[in-house]
Amino acid sequence: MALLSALVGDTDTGIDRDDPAGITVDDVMMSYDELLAHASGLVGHIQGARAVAVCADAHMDTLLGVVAGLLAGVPVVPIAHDAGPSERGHILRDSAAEMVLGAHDWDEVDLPTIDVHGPPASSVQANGAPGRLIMYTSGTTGAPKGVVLPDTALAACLDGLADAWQWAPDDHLVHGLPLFHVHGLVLGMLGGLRRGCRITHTGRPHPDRYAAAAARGGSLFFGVPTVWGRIVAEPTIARSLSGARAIVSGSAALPVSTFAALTDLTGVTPLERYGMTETLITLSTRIDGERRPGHVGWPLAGVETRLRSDDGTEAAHDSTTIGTLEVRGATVGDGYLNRDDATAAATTADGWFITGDSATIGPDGTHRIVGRTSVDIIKTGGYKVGAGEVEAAVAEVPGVEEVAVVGIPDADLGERIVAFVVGDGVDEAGVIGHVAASLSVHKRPREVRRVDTLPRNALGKVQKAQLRDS
Ligand code: MCA
Ligand code: AMP
Repeated sequence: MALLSALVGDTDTGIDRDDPAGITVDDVMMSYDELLAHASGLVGHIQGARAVAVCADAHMDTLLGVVAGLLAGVPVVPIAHDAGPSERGHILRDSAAEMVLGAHDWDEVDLPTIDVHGPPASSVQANGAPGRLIMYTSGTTGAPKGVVLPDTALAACLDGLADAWQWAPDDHLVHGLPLFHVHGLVLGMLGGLRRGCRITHTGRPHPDRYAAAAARGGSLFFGVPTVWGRIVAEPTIARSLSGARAIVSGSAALPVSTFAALTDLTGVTPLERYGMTETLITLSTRIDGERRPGHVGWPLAGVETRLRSDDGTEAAHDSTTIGTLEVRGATVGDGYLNRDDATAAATTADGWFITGDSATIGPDGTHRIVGRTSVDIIKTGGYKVGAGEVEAAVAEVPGVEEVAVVGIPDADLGERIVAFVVGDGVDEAGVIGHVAASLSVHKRPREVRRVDTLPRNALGKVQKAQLRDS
């Protein structure tokens, strides 16, 4: 299985395969060889399945399930452990998952559950079929869409990042990001297993856990801007990362003030990289290049970008002209599962993926992300949340007559989800609790504002910009 080359021993990276702390997830440890033997032991149970789901909480079992699926050549569908019944029901049906790997408390799910703690295999089991992930991501409206990510795209992304960051087997990778998204799972776990470096997942991305991992020799740290903002708010903790070789931020814009504080407190200038679930990581600053605050660098090897103006022409690369960023190349996934319509809508006639992000490109080729073209995509704590999905959940709450969901600038989360609700006697905690329970906890509004009417234009469309500025 070429994707996890260091794990399966395709490449000799010089790692100690018996190091009992080779991989740590929330204090559970395994060596590379133990992980490989246990995941191999699962292959026979799942081979031939159309897809397998994994309840992707921050646990070693998640990694075992994902690696087993990749070894078996069965599409793996990581699902947020706290996804509510309607969200996971949609994902399980849409992906045609035939079983769930590992324990879960999804009472309504009647698929067979495979215990991941069975006996290890005595030899590597891999059937040679290409592995793939199906990762669900929110759009402006409707339920999340499954993005098909073949092993070739995953490998191209990880190799491009290794080149940009000089990511090597003697690194010790540290992060505490969720394992149901690209950042935590692909970069944070599969990246380590491809390079063959030590990996510590801290369970949650709490500042004190990053500090503890730094004390145990962490050299390469990943986080979303909210994590870095919380770390610089505790200068002693931030200073404890000063031995790091690299500190990487992504998934949302890193505020310039956080970039500066992180640099001052750690002595390490952060690397910023940009990507999407659909395209994996496409842009990054380089460890041997300039790292300018607010800039996400250059295309990874095998990736090309261009900027589209509103009039359809290509925008100038002059650092100031804003256009919609389009990408193509080796890291781009295979489109949305069962949604040829959505795949077509996101692809230009000549085959480029339309990111929906507004950007500038400088004469030296460096990129700056300046916003999104749609107000209905919210980035909160690095999570992408579609306003339409939250609105549909809020509308189910008794008493809600109308609702509009908006992302309001927030110093900690980047944006916080606010629901503007029309309806008498609607209880804020009830709305928040309903969304947290039926979708995922991170999709809950942080605030509910009751209004008499929603501002609409002459065509009846809700004026979200007006709500955001109110
Ligand atoms: C609060 N909690 C609740 C409720 N309210 N539980 C149930 N019902 C409620 N109403 C609990 C939560 O379960 C959690 O408990 C605790 O309160 C805190 O809530 P949470 O919202 O999770 O925490 P936060 O502090 O606001 O989270 C900040 C965060 C998080 C840790 C930075 O946003 C995060 O992990 N972000 C990472 C997102 C990410 O990786 N995105 C990558 C996608 P407990 O603490 O016990 O769990 S983007 C991507 O992949 C692309 C390719 C890219 O570019 O990277
Ligand atoms: P997701 O669909 O969760 O993978 O989120 C992808 C989106 O995250 C992109 O379309 C961007 O809007 C945003 N994003 C990711 N990395 C960055 C970054 N470094 N700076 C600004 N926005 C980012």
